[in-house]
Amino acid sequence: MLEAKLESLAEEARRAVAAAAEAAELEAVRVRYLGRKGELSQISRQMGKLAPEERARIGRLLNTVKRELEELLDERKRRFDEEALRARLESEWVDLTLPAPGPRPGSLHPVTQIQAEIEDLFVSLGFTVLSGPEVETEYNNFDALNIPPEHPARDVQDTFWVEGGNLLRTHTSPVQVRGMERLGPPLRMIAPGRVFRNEEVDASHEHTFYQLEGMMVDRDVSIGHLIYFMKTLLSAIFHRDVTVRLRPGYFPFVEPGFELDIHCLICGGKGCSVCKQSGWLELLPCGLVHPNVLRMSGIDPEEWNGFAFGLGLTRLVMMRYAIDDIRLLQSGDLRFLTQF
Ligand code: FA5
Repeated sequence: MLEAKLESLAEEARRAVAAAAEAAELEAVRVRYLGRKGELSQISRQMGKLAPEERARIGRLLNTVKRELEELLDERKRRFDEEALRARLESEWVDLTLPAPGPRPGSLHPVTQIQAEIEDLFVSLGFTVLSGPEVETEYNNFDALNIPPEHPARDVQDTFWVEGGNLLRTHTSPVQVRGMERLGPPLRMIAPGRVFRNEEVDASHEHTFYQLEGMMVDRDVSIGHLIYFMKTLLSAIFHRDVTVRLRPGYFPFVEPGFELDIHCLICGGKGCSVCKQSGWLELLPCGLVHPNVLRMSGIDPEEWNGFAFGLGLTRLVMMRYAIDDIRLLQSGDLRFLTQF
């Protein structure tokens, strides 16, 4: 009886080995038949009750079945191992004759990209692109712009002084002075560049950021000209209508002066940390050049006048790409930068 049971178990186990589809299933078959609590162990436990010669016969049979099963299991396991190895070699195969991949191509910083777009636009409108030094004289940064030493306007542009009385420029406006002195009127210039302020950093303020200065000096320049150029600039950058507001603004080097604010494009004007919950963002202060500024650079204000503007280039980039924190732009984080 035990013999018949053993035969049928052996047959069942052979089929189970053949049917196992993967290594884990095969292992389950091994445990089920050959494991310590497996089917064959249970039979061997029942052998104690048998007569001695029958015990010997069944014992031999049991060993034969065990050995056969072990061989079948080993053989099948080898197959699975071979298949797994083949699949791995296939997937990890490398063609060593191919040229090595080159370094990942870099890309221009979003500020640089937009700066180039604005330069192209203004060059097409007859403007020259100028650059000035980041370490400026106190005279160019303040005095020549009608901001004498004790003037309160110096306080809102607190800066970093370097030895010898020079300073890190607080705005790109000193390039106006250099442009007027070097080139004289009539003058159409823009000057993009990096500026520095001793400033509390937050979502919309950096200590180091980019501005783009613009100036036109000619005969009979009016506010109409100024507004025309500002509108042309904004529609070229945003490719769509953006809501702006013009309000009076005070800068000693322009008269009248304006603040051109843009409806915050991060929150759609609802209020957020970038626009300080106001819905508006200061972007483009501008005005007609103050006669004192022309005079100090050797230009006769009776004959010439002009407009000037100081675009917050970094903020413009934030608005164009809906970047909600200015600090990301100088973080050097490639996960951020490779999006542009
Ligand atoms: C000026 O710097 C003037 N020179 C602009 C000007 C030029 C006015 C010519 C009239 C004629 P203001 O300090 O507001 O102005 O800065 C100009 C723009 O720079 C701001 O509208 C804002 O967009 C940007 N800006 C100012 N401070 C920061 C800062 N800390 N971080 C990022 N952007 C700033």
